[in-house]
Amino acid sequence: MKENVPDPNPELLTAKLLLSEDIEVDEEEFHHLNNPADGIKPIVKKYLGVPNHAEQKGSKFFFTDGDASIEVTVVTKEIIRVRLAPHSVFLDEFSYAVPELPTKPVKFTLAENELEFRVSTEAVNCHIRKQDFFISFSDSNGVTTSSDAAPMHWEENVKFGGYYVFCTKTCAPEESFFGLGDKATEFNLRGKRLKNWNTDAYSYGWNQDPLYRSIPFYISVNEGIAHGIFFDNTFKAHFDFGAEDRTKTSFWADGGELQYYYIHGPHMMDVVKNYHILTGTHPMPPLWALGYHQCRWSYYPENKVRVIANGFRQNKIPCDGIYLDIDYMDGYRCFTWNAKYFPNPRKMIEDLKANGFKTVVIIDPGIRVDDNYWVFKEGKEKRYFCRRSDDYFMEGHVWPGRCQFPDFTNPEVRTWWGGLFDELVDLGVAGVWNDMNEPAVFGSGTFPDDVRHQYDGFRGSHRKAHNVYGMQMVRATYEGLRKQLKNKRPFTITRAGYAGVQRYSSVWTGDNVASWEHLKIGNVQLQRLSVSGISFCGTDIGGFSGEPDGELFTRWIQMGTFSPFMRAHSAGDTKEREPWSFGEPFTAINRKFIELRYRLIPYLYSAFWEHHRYGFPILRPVVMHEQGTYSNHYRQDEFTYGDKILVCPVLEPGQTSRKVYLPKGKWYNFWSLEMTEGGQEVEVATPLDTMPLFVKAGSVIPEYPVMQYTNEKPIEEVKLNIYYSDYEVNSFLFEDYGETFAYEQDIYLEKKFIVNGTATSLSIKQSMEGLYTPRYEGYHLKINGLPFKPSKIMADGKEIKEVSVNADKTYEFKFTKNFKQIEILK
Ligand code: MIG
Repeated sequence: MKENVPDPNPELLTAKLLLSEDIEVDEEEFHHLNNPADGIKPIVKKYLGVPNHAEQKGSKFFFTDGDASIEVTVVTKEIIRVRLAPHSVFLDEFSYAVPELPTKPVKFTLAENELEFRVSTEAVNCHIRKQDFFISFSDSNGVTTSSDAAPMHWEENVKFGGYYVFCTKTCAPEESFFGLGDKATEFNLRGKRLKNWNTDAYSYGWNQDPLYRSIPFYISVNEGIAHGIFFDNTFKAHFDFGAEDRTKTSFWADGGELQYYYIHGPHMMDVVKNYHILTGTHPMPPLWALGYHQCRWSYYPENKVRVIANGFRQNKIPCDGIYLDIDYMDGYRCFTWNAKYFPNPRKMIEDLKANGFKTVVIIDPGIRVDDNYWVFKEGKEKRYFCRRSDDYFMEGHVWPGRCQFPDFTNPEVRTWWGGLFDELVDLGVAGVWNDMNEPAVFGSGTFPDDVRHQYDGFRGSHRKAHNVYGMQMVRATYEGLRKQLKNKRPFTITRAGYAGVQRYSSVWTGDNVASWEHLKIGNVQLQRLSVSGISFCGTDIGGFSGEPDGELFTRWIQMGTFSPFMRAHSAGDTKEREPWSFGEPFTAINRKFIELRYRLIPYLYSAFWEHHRYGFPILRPVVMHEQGTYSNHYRQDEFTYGDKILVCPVLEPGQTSRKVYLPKGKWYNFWSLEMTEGGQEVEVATPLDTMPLFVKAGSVIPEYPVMQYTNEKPIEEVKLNIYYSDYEVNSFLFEDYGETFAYEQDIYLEKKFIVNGTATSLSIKQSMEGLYTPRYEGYHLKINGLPFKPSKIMADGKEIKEVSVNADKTYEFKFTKNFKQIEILK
């Protein structure tokens, strides 16, 4: 076989430079490029021709038509990557989303017949059709799951160099699409055309696109089979899910390489787990970060912060985090304090800490041009700020006035930036909030296209770096904090991001609005983020701009109780917006739900572990439970929180009842304990003080006592809420110290409960794994839904005599946390 990836020759090197955009353009030339008055070449679309041969190098296969080539890489049994090189010169392999490809050896084969080449693993086949270079995928049963509707194609970009790259696949009549991060539109993306270009989208509306983040990953479900496509391209990217042509799904980008991962299902859950194998999961958060957080633009001066903090304690509403927005800084200069408003930040943060509050501060990327400001001076001397193609520093106006911006795609800049947090950490700051990192610039929106980025040595323009800028900023923040906090877990939150941002940060959905419509948008956005790799997400509870009334705020607190990240936030020109601001009955209901949040922290923490360790999303939309039923592809209100609690937020004003679909199985109404068969819609009453919540039969839901903040008191016992089931169900409880990385050394405890019942018995078995020993001694067990009156409760062979029998036919008793089996007998 002929070598089909030739050695670099000068001409090809030029092609490669063009491709990677790694060109330094001088000012005159740039002017010309931007004003191509004369001599613009006509744009010609080029398609892959006929593959005339194949070649294998390790787990990579190359196919070429003589000029262009594609590379097919077997990544895992379930994941195959496809790349296109218009002149057979592939770009260097570098991705911010996928730090390294999995290295576990995989079995695969290459086969050839008259019609096609076929690369196969045990789970997937990738077919390359000889006639026209169409690429398709099928599963091990031979079912085709995805096929090209046109050969991969490209257009030369005469203005900037490189290519526009396109991939077009067929779209089946009942194919549905999910994913793409934070899009403010229906959960099922079928019929939509969307764009990825990180954008500060203040008060965005339904269907507005693009928003703050770019996650070029979607999941298709067709005839009950799911697969995923991860188009790892950081340029402005576009997706069309049967919008322009009902029979076609396309994705394309304004530059970079046509490179995508095909991720096999067959279940959506498999796809999401495999996507996490590529892009990573969120590290375990500090336990306090799962509590309730209070934010506002801004609480200042210091006394206001204290008044708010005390308000929580006086009103007995739990809260763990309090935020300082931009007004804590001196003239909005990052890493400084406004001495008038915050004369003694160390003392304030200490006092807050003594009162159970962690302080989180905002940091923006814009650094004020000011030679008397040390951060600017250092950055300038070290040439850490972004430059234009003509070597002048990129300048733009943001909150501090005229600013320059660190190039976070430079590893040296990231290390420097991470180090800048030392003083804040020393003052006791526990978390950092990264804003404006799309990046946002007043007036122009963002940076000009020609801004140069170091891009970890793979230099390129802002066209390539724009979508990863925010992710690299929060990465610098996270890594800096991790170093300075010694072995403690950092807490970070970011507005912008790209695929993989979950390795460094939680995410909020940006500047939403205090409207019922936005409550709905948020509900969809969080589920969508969750299936797009970003599980630790939340909305600004109450809506950032505008005024919610008490009812809207309370409904939002209810939804927020089941958002992995729970924070209320509001703009500065709105009325007071704390959980007690609306008077009764709202205060009491808000308290009840925030307390519920705290009761369920061990459950959420366990779901978080399942995310971190095994790649499960924390929020799971109904379609993820029953993807085979087409009508579920359009259900977007209800979801499960972890896999045991079904949640359906109330999304309309004045609603006294609503329909909720329960997936198959048996479900207990969380409030009334009434049991209902799933696989059907039920009408559920929705008085303001409740919301539809159901618990899967057979679940063990762990519960902590209500505290005003996490770790307020040592946990003396853990409550286990056990829900009878006549089939076997497993539940998990994850426990550890909650604030260090000891879990990376296996210092944690993973408990498994198996519940199974008959008409006359219920058995609960426990097993555990890991090296951590919780400090509490016992469990308080509560048995719900028992269909018989128990005559005897046996625990590890001993009879339990002290049992409280409640009016609602629940039974409570205590036993050691180390039990192996409890049996409840009729
Ligand atoms: O231009 O820091 O989305 O949460 O309160 C506005 C002030 C800048 C936008 C963020 C918002 C934050 C606000 N910021």
